[in-house]
This record gives sequence, C-alpha cells and structure tokens, in this order.
Amino acid sequence: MIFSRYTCTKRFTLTYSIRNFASKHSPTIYALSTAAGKSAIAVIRVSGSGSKFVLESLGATKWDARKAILHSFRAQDGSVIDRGLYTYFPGPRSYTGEDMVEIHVHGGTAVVRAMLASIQALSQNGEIRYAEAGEFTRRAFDNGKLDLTQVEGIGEIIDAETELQRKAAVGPSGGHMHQLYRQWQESLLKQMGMLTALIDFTDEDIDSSDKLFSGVYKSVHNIRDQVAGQIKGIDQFEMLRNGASVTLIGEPNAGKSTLLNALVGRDAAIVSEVAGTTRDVMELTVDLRGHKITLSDTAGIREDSLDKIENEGIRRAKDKISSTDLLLLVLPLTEPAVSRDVVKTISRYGAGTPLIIVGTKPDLVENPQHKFNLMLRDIDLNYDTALTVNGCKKDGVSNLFDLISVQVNNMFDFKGIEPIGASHRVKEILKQEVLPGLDRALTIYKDAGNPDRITFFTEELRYAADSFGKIMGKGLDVEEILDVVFSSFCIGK
Ligand SMILES: Nc1nc2c(ncn2[C@@H]2O[C@H](COP(=O)(O)OP(=O)(O)OP(=O)(O)O)[C@@H](O)[C@H]2O)c(=O)[nH]1
Ligand SMILES: [Mg+2]
Repeated sequence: MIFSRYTCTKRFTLTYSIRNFASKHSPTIYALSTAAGKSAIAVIRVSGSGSKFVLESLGATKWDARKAILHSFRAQDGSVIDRGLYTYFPGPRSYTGEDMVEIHVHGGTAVVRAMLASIQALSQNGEIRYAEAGEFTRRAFDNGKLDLTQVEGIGEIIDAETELQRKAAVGPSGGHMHQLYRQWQESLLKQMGMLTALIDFTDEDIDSSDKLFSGVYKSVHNIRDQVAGQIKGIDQFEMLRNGASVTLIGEPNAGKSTLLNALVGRDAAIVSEVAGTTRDVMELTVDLRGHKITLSDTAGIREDSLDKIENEGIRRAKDKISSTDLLLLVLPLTEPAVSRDVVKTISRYGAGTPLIIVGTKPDLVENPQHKFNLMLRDIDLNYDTALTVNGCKKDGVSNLFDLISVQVNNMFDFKGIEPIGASHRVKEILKQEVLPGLDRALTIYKDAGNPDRITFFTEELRYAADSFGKIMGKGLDVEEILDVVFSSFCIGK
C-alpha cells in the first residue's frame, strides 16, 4: 500500500491502491472548476482512475453512481473540512469518459484551499496532479466523448457574454454542428461511391450514367450552398462576439466621463471640473439588449494643448475615432459654440461613422432645448440623432440607450441569417478547403469533354470530405490543430 499514512488513522482504511491505476493509466487530475475567490458554492472536479481513491481519502464510503451524496469531507487527520455534496460518475458514462467525481463545498477561500491541499497531499510521483488548462475537455475528446466542434462549442458557451452570443453557441456545444458535418461528409462519401459505380458503366448505359452524374451534381451543389450559408452564419457570430464599439468624443470638460459613468451605472472614470482630466482611452463593456457594446471614454479634443501627455491622449482618441462603429459627440450646452477642433477631428477621422450628438449640462442653461437646436443648426456634420442628457442626474440616459440600440440593431441586422456559434478555425476550414473543393468539383462537372472528369470530380469530393473530418478532429493533421483548440481553455474545463 503506497498511502500508508491512511492506515495510521483509525478512521480510514483505504482499500484502494494508487498502484492499481497509476501504472496503467494517465494521471488522475483535479481542479477547482468554479472561479477562484469567495462564492456560495465551489466545485472541484476529479477525473481519472484515482477518482474513487481521492473521495475515499476524504472519508467517502458510498458509491451510488450519478447521485448527489451529502458528506462531511475530512482532512487526513480526520478533522472535518466542510460538509457538502459529491457525485461519483463511473467511467465511461462521465464527461471525460473516465471515472469522475464532482465535489461541491462552500466557496470560502479557506475551505477550497483545505480541500485542494488534501487532494494535493495524495499526489505521489505525479499520479494525482492539478489539471492543466482544458485538460478535462481534452480527455473527453481523447476518449471520444466529444468531437472538436463540441469542444469549441463548450469554449464559446463559456465565453458568451450576451444573450445573443449564448443562443448562437448553445447548438454547437450540444453537438448540432457535429451532426451536420457528419451528415454532409457522409453524403459526399455516398456521392463518391455512386461515381465509382459510373466508371463501370458501358456505352449503352449512357443515359442512366448521365442521370446518375447529374443527381450527384445536384446533391453536391446543395451541400455547397449550405456550406456557404454556414460561413455567413459564422461571420455574423464573429461580429456578435466582437460586439459594437461606441466612442465618446468632445472637447475637454464636455461631460464625457460623466456620461460614460451614467451609461455603465457606476463611477468608473474620473470626473472633475479640470479640463483635460481623461488622458487614456478607457474601455468598458455593457450588455445592451443582448448586444455586447464596448464604450470608450477619450481625452477631450483640443489643438492648443502644450501638455505632452494630454497630446498623446488626444492622439489615442483620434485613433479610436477612426476604428469605432458609433460616435457619441458630447456637446456641453454651457459653451457658446460647438468646438471647431472637435468638428474638424470628426470630419477627418470619423467621416461616415454613425453619429449621435449628446447635449450635456442641460441643467446649467436656460431653455436647454432651444440652445441645443441652435447648436445643431450650426454644426457642420452629418449626424443620425441628437438628444440632451444630464449625466449627473442620469436624465435622458435611457433615451440615449434607445438611440444607441437602434444604431446597433442596424449594424447587426443579419437579414434573416442566423448567427452560428462555431469557431474561427471551423470557418477557415469551410472557407479555405471545403467550399473551394466543392466549387472545383462543380466546375469540373461542366467540363464534359474531359475524359478524366469523374476521377477529378471524385478527388475534389474526397478533399472536401477529409476537410469535414478535420473540422471534427478526425482527419489528417489533427494533432497540430488540437493544441490550438485546447490552448484557449482555462483550468477546470
Ligand atoms: N451640472 C452638470 N454638470 C455636469 C454634467 N455633465 C458633466 N458635468 C460636470 O462637468 C465637469 C466635467 O465633467 P467630465 O465628465 O469630467 O468631463 P470630460 O468631458 O470627461 O472632461 P475631460 O476628461 O477633461 O475631457 C464635472 O465637474 C462634471 O460634474 C451635467 O449634465 N450637469
Ligand atoms: Mg473625462
């Protein structure tokens, strides 16, 4: 028995020797699967043939599969660490395909630390070790529980920040894409089989061979169109994932940072009456009705500053303006006129970008709407909409959100195309390999005089079918893509 320290305590007599699994299997891994820090509940996952041993060492004696069992988890000296739940999933009916355990304890830092230390103390010669990033999912993949599109789908659903992203990612994480690609791949293989039969046709069969070939052509064409639709759907998803960038711009002291704070609902940016307070671009993300919006506060624009740091801030603001999706021009109603420096900057760096004009400090002037109308009348810029907002009191913030929402909805109007939460890797294979392969096949079909056209056609179908395999992680060059896929995972996944 390797773990002799357990035999010293009366409480536990371990019947499980780590030697039983260490020699034959990969190490048993464990990790905190919930986020680090204080929380109501923390989940620790264990996977590998030593899972049961780990539970036993924490005092467990019941092994009802897939049932939550209430238990007092104990340290090696027999003292109780915490009372919680564990679920034992004997392999292969588990997430990873191996024996697995999920332990739920209270999410206090001391509890989690003590639990992890107890498990870590079991490790001898690396038979039980802390999991690497993505290792649970990697094992699920290696054991055939998930294909690569599902692995990536799980990554996408964990990364989803908005409702729309979640909706687009839920299908792929549940294996929808896998089924679809398998279906397309199988259909291509079937068409290849039919073409092989054609080679055996004699001249008398010419009519039926033409019919068969044109049937194959139609099927391939159909798959080609669906693949093209998929690529568009993934494009839309990438747009959704990146979200829209909205940038606040205006002269110093205009009320940009005040407005940013009102929009995000907290004191994120420093606000002061000193002109030139904001220097760097400050970016904050909000979920606006399902869309991810990155709001950027910028340095006030003026051309006459002698301050080196402020000028660097203004340069960064200009950079931001040139790459943003929507501009919010912040106009303080307290100023006699619209800043020419600001108008010049927008015309130069933000021409063509949708623009909303926000009149600020309406509470500090008489008849603010009239003043605002006069400023709008004189402004030499094309803008989409305008409104006044008192950032300090948050008056008008909800109307501003409505206007931003209209612009963002225009931006994300996918004209009926559903966003598909697949990875960029999948999109690239579809775009660079599958689609060109199918297109080449369809072109070859039209080259009726080519005596080798059936052979070439079949070759292109094989190429496209192999590429579907690559998408699912079942083709050639799989090893090199695995590292790329799993490198984006965090510990405990
Ligand atoms: N009364 C009133 N004061 C406002 C309003 N918006 C901003 N202020 C005040 O105006 C001053 C400047 O506000 P900031 O938000 O720091 O202005 P800014 O545009 O970020 O300024 P810089 O960072 O210097 O470019 C602060 O004293 C704010 O409290 C408003 O709607 N009403
Ligand atoms: Mg500011």
